[in-house]
Parts: sequence; C-alpha cells; structure tokens
Amino acid sequence: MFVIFIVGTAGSGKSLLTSTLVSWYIEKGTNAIAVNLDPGTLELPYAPDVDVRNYIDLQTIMESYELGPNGALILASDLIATKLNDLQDEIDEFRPDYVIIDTPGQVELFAYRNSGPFIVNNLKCDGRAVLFLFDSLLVSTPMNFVSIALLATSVQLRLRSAQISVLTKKDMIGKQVRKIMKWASSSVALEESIREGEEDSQYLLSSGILHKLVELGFAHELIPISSVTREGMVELSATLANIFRGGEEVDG
Ligand SMILES: Nc1nc2c(ncn2[C@@H]2O[C@H](COP(=O)(O)OP(=O)(O)O)[C@@H](O)[C@H]2O)c(=O)[nH]1
Ligand SMILES: [Mg+2]
Repeated sequence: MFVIFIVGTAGSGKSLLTSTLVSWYIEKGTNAIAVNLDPGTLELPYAPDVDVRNYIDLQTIMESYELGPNGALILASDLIATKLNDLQDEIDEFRPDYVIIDTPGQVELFAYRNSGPFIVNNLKCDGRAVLFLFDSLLVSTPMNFVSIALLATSVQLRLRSAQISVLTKKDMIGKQVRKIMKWASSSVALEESIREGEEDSQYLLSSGILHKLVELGFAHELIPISSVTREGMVELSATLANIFRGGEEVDG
C-alpha cells in the first residue's frame, strides 16, 4: 500500500487533484481510494472512501470549546492525530494499492504543528510520498514563488518524506508556465526577475534567502499539471512510481 499526501495552501487544488489521481489509478486497473482529512470542508469534488468528518464535527468543537471557526479548524486538525487508528482500520479494509490523502486547508498543520508529521509518519504503508502544490495563480510573481518555495521547504524539513513539487492549474496560466519553470530550475533567472521587479531592500532580503536555499540544496524539480485537462499526469505518476520503486526508507 502506497500513500500519497497532498499538501498545499488553501485553494491550491488539493481536493481536485485527489479526485484526478484516484480516477487515474483506477483507470490503470489498480485499487485506489480517496481519504478526506479536512474536517472543515463542506463540498468535495469526489466521494471520499474514508472521511475524517465522520469522526470530527466542527460544529460540536466550536460549541464545546467555545471557539470561533478559525480556532475550531486548528483544533479539529490537531484532533485528526487522535483518530489515526480508526482511520487506519477503515483504510486497511479496502486493501488499497494507492491511498490518496486530501489534507486540511490549514497548511499550518504540516508546516508548523506536531500533528502533521505525526500523521504522516504513523500511517502504516509500504511507501509514502508528499505532493506539495504550488498554485500557479499564486506563484506568478518571483517574490511569491520564493515565499511558497520556503513553505514547501518547511514542510519537507518537518515531514522528512520524499516530496514532489507540483505546479497546479497549468491550464489557467498559458505561456507564464515557462517563466515559472525557469525560476524553479535556475536561481539566476529567479534572481534576475526579482531584481527587475522589486525595491532595493526587498531585493536584498529575497536574494539572500534565495542564496541560502540554493546552498542548502534547494533544487526543485517542479512538475506542471492540470487536474482539468490532465496534462502532466503521466510525468507525475512516473515520478511517484520511481519513489515507490526506489524503496524510500519507510517504517511500519
Ligand atoms: N482550471 C483549473 N482549475 C483548478 C485546477 N485545480 C483546481 N482548480 C480549481 O481551483 C479551486 C480550488 O481547488 P480545490 O481542489 O478545492 O483546492 P483545495 O482548497 O487545495 O482543496 C476549485 O475551484 C477548483 O475547481 C486545475 O488544474 N485547473
Ligand atoms: Mg480542499
């Protein structure tokens, strides 16, 4: 059983990609299931096989802890870790080849809190990968690209799993995709774009951050995809297959 966690900022395309990946693997003749780990979602573009909302109810949390919607969402995300055994049992019953996990809109869970890494590392499987989504519409300026790349790096540092950077909504940005792909592959190109568009002080800060990232091994192979046209799905699934075949070190 291989597990794929889909992580990214709110609206980056996690739920739609979950749906597309599950259909993709089912069409290939494998047994794939969709797991919804977002307790706060109202509508999903797929029918989840396993759904955390059956265990965690946002309304009840708001009332019993006297929290507003934002506080309740953060607490609800933390509570997912306490339901892991139940979720695992439900998942195992399907005997799936692939488990696609749609994660909460609060990327804090994976970037900053303890429950995210706990969930990723304690779900038993034969191999796991994290897809970190770069929303095309967000990373269209060089400054935003750097800040999302930093977020991706935080998630990678904390989850310590094989991680793939995915550029979503390729169908929405036309030729801009080439510019973004260039930033991902060449820090020189990125630095040049930053210098063109920013004030001096901002340039110094972001180019300083950039140099540090490059020094630390920030080499993002970014895979552009569209969950609507399915462009890039061949490349994405091949990269996933490589990770799972490569025997990434996994316990449990
Ligand atoms: N055109 C297009 N729209 C997309 C794509 N992926 C997601 N969307 C849209 O972007 C919005 C947010 O997507 P969603 O999957 O709900 O994001 P999430 O909050 O990360 O789960 C929805 O309206 C999706 O239909 C894509 O590849 N192409
Ligand atoms: Mg979603």
